[in-house]
Amino acid sequence: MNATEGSNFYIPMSNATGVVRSPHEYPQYYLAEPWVFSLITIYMFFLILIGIPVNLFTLCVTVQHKNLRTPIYYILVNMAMADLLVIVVSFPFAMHAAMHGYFVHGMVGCNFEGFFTVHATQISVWSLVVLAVERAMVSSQPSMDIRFRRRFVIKGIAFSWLMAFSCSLPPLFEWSRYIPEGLQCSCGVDFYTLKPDIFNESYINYMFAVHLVVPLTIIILCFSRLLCVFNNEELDKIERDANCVAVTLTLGFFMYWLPYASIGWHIFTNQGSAFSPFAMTLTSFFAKSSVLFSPLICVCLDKQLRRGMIITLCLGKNPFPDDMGASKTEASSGSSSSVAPA
Ligand SMILES: *C/C=C(C)/C=C\C=C(C)\C=C\C1=C(C)CCCC1(C)C
Ligand SMILES: *[C@@H]1O[C@H](CO)[C@@H](O)[C@H](O)[C@H]1NC(C)=O
Ligand SMILES: *[C@@H]1O[C@H](CO)[C@@H](O)[C@H](O)[C@H]1NC(C)=O
Repeated sequence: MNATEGSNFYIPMSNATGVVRSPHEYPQYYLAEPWVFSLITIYMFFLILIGIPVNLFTLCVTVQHKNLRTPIYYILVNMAMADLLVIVVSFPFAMHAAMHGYFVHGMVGCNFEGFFTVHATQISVWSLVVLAVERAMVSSQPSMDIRFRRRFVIKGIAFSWLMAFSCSLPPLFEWSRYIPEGLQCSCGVDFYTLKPDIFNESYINYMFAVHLVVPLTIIILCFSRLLCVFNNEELDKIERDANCVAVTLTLGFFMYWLPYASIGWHIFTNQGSAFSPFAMTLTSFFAKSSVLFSPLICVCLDKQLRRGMIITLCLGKNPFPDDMGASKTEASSGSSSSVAPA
């Protein structure tokens, strides 16, 4: 036996020595030294401390500046909201659990933490899909009506929430379940057992197929379309820059999540094999840092957003006197202008 299983936990360590205890009741200091748990606590604290202002600021700037009311920023707002949701609602659970060395909040806390993490992640996944489709549409048809694009993206955002619910809700209703993982201070879905009574195998297959492979395929198809029109002369600079932001954002997001997804898939397809709880925790907490880097990527790459931020930071005074006029006309020509930046 490579693991110790209980009714609501799965610890990747044999109980031959008799030290293994339920992660809902006892500290797990036999899985890793206490300082590792302290490090995780500090890391979570740092993520919460930096993540809230960075995402909140992105959100405020995007809502405040009229010239940022174009489809790509709708998607950014949706992702920033998802990030804030997970930072405010589930990160404190993980931090508090790491502080105590085990999942102190019981099954209710575990469901709560797992649900919001999966939900927010899924919102980002499907937002990126909508963004990729929108980019491909605009790039192949630059004259497309801005109102049509806006309606498309708003429907897409509603769709991203629906898809997210269809991934995050089932484990709460006995199709799979949320369970502590890695060093047992955060919760994810059950990759570890087949549990026929909750149809776990079918859920994990469904999750990977519908909520990872399908979105990735759509994104790859759309981006290959973007490559074809990369040098299209009809496409203005703003649209090309938006394509760049979209591609970088997507690459960044999956760079954070694919290590975790691969370990999960590996564990699921090799039931009962030995794996390191530390590796699981490392990839899952690495994935959590994606909340911080998506707004940062945008700020680094997106000139308009950065300018909006500087104006907001200067309390509304525009420190760019040379393009003062330009920004005025942009704002006054209204958000329905078809030449509005994307
Ligand atoms: C810190 C807590 C974590 C990482 C909780 C669990 C996350 C999942 C079960 C994520 C699953 C996945 C989603 C939502 C989307 C991308 C693919 C995926 C299967 C890794
Ligand atoms: C591990 O073994 C010890 C000693 O046999 C036992 O007291 C404990 O309950 C076991 N742990 C689990 C989680 O079953
Ligand atoms: C334990 O893990 C090893 C290596 O991963 C594997 O070969 C073995 O079959 C596993 N044992 C059980 C009981 O599954």
